[in-house]
Amino acid sequence: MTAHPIVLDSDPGIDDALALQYLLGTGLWDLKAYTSVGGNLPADVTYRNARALARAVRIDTDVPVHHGAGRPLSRLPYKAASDFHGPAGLGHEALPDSAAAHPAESSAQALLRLSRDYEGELTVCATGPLTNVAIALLEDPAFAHRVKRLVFMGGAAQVPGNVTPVAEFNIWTDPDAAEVVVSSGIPFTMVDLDASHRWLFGSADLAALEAAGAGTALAVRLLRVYMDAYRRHGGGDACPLHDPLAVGVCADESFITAAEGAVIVECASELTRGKTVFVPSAAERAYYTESPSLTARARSTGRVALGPGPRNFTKDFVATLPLWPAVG
Ligand SMILES: [Ca+2]
Repeated sequence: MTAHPIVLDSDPGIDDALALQYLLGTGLWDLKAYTSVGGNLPADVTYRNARALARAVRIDTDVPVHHGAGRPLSRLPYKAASDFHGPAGLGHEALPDSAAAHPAESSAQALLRLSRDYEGELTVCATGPLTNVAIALLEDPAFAHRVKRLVFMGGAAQVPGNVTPVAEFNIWTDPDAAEVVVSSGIPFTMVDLDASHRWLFGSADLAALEAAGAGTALAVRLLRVYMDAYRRHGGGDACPLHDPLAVGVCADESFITAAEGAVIVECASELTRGKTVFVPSAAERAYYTESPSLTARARSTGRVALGPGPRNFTKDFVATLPLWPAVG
């Protein structure tokens, strides 16, 4: 079986950490770079966390970790989502840094180079704000046509948001970047809250990972912190698997139910900042006539998750994670 080239663009973050270990566990991917981006925490911290995680999953001698953009395209610098991810983003962990050299290329530069090296083959999985991907597109719009597919975790097509009534965190954090990306013509799949809030990880799943041994001990500690955070925020005894789900969908869309359509990101209003307006390709415009600009904009379409799919993602996650043991 050939492993396909992929870049994981991430703002670790607990579920980002789980997404990395899950990606390696699938055995389906040849991870060409782990590009960090600010989001859950400022860019310096997510870079440090990404390096430490690369070491924990024993890839740091093979896979370069890159430093991401220092701030969103046109907003104030990233703030910390420590409420969910712990003070430094990875629960209560103090993982040692990797001894790997610091690459000179930024995350966006690495994305551009790899899109040329693996033209037509490269999958990009983004599990943080879309700043790096937007910078790559602004630098070279043809990036959109060299990438095989971008699968990103973010947005809320037909459900409420998780950072405001209408916006999901990754898109809200850098809505301008998200709009650059989803209007670029890049083949994208949006793994949004419509799907990720439906694949929950509960205490029986945690017990299964605990029983899997030392290779999942780090994941179990991280998941405990994450589940506690969701409990505090009224989520009950389970947490969503946002970022791992995006990785899962890179290989198999049947983890979600998706429809084709345009996504337009609200960038002007503060009240609805980062709302992802979904315009299904099959929509009936029963009560309005589309403006020419909306018709033109709605030509950039992608796959948009509207709910969970027939294949059980939580089950796959629990079975796959132990296949790539982590240390620490
Ligand atoms: Ca993330």
